[in-house]
Amino acid sequence: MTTIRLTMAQALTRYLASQKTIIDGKTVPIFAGVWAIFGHGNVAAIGEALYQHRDALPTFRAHNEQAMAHAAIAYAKASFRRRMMAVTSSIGPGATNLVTACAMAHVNRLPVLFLPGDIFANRRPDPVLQQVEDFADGTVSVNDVFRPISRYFDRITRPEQILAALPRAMAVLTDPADCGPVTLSLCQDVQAEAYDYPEAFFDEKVWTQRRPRPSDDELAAAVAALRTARKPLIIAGGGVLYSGATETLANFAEAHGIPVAETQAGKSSLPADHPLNMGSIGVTGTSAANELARDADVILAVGTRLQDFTTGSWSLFQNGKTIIGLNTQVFDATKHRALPLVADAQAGLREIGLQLEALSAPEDWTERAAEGRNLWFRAADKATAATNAALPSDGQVIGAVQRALGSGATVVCAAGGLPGELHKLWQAGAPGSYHLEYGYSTMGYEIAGGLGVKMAKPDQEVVVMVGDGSYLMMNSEIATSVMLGLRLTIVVLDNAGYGCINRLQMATGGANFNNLLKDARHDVLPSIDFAAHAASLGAIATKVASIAELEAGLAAAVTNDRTTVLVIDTDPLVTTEEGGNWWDVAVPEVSPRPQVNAARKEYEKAMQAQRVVD
Ligand SMILES: Cc1ncc(C[n+]2csc(CCOP(=O)(O)OP(=O)(O)O)c2C)c(N)n1
Ligand SMILES: [Mg+2]
Repeated sequence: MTTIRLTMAQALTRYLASQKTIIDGKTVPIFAGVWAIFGHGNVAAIGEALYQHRDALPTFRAHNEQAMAHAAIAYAKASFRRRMMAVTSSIGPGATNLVTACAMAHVNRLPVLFLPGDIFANRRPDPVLQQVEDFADGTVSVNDVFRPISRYFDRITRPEQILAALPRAMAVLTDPADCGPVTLSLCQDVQAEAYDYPEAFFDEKVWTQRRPRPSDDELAAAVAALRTARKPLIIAGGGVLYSGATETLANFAEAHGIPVAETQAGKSSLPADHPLNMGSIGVTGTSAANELARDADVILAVGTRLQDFTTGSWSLFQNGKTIIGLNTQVFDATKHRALPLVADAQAGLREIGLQLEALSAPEDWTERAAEGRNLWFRAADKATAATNAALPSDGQVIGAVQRALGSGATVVCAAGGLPGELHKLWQAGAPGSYHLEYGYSTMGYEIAGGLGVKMAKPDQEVVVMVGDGSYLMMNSEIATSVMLGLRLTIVVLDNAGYGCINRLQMATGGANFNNLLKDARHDVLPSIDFAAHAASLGAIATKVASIAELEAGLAAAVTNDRTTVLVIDTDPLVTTEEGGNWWDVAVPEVSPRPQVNAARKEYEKAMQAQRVVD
């Protein structure tokens, strides 16, 4: 056996650089690069190794570990999980800064390789700077917090362990069912230790997309259920996009006259102008989709986790006793006693289609869908129309962005009032042009996420829509986007506080308290100059005074040579009334406030519609 003597860090880096995939017929590295903020625990050994391999495996520097991981997550999502990135940090705070992002990748089933530095395996210098000391357990370090939020976790305490750990990591990162974050916690001393690694370990390995086909029994049960359906509905989740099943879905829906509703992760599975696309479903759903969902008898749920925003906290499917769970992951496929159809979305839809043959949904059902769609579009047009109002709504800003950029742009968002409004109102074009992180809905994802999307789609217009709250939570990667020449268009909607939570507080009977800045304890009411702030980070930044100025600014942003930030004041109270569904938010059972007691009564009534098991 030919061997080569390398440090663990050199071997790991070389291995990552030799992992490949095929995109559009071309073999490319599966890792587009490594995000790194160095410190003790990664600068000496990982840093030295990344420098050696900087051409094959580029290293990118940012300003916050969590934000680097947001960019990596967004890159993987925008690449439909076919390509990915790694993230390395120093020990201690650098590592724990990654925790929120690791949980986000876990919830969203997105592949990211986390490489946090860890304490010394040999324990000689203990306790080192930034080491947490457990009085009762010598094996604990802060990196143990990654265990429950990683799909695969390993602590590398000997250099030869990566011979087993790295192939296991790749298996998880590339598997459609198990896909999620992998954490290899790299003890500082072990990173620097040399070992005689077999040369064959570094052979080029090409990973292709695995497409499990359904079993005969599950397929027969799903087909039998669909044959009895009088009112079938498809829910398209993120799995449709990750499987590349958008064309198959369109063909399937058209062949059988079945309307399609989209989750946050699944939006853009069909273009908005497809006649069978009912738009968003659930709490932030269109009236068109939700009316069908309430009445549908058989629901084909494709590649969705069926989270509460999709199911209206399980109050939405009043008539739908039969759910078919078409999913690569059995955990998802069997939720709420669904008939599981464990398979890749493309393979599953194709095989159901072959067995259904010419079977089509009753015409009155398809016609009802078309009417609902027309009605919805009228409501959406009204909500997004241009206005001269001093404080436009989020919907009106969305309208301006769409008029200025068209459906060719990719919109990026994550938290606040915007995700609900975008889910309802954004008219998506190509698959993946709607990029919402609404699994973990992490404030601060938006700008760093936009950067990751732009890395995946450098030739496309990427527009980040972000509230003032999310902007203030994490904005540092504006500077990174300027540094890397990755031009973003960022629209900041400033409603002077946490508008959506203030509305939720009001809806649950609460007093206006601690959400909008004016309702928070203060000596001085903040008046934040977002444009000046963004300009200080290197962006071209303007505060616009109207929807018309915003549209003009957006048109100019496209030709600017760097990231452009447009700030607009918005109304914190107005949202699109049409559509939507109840969402389970627990209201206090007793309170001195009559408004809370009234909200509790409504809450108890609404809960009666919630399906528990049947
Ligand atoms: C990291 C994080 N902290 C808290 C929350 C809870 N949360 C969701 S939206 C929101 C307010 C967002 O404010 P802003 O970005 O200004 O959007 P707006 O609600 O005003 O539209 C909060 C606090 C969250 N989703 N993520
Ligand atoms: Mg706000």
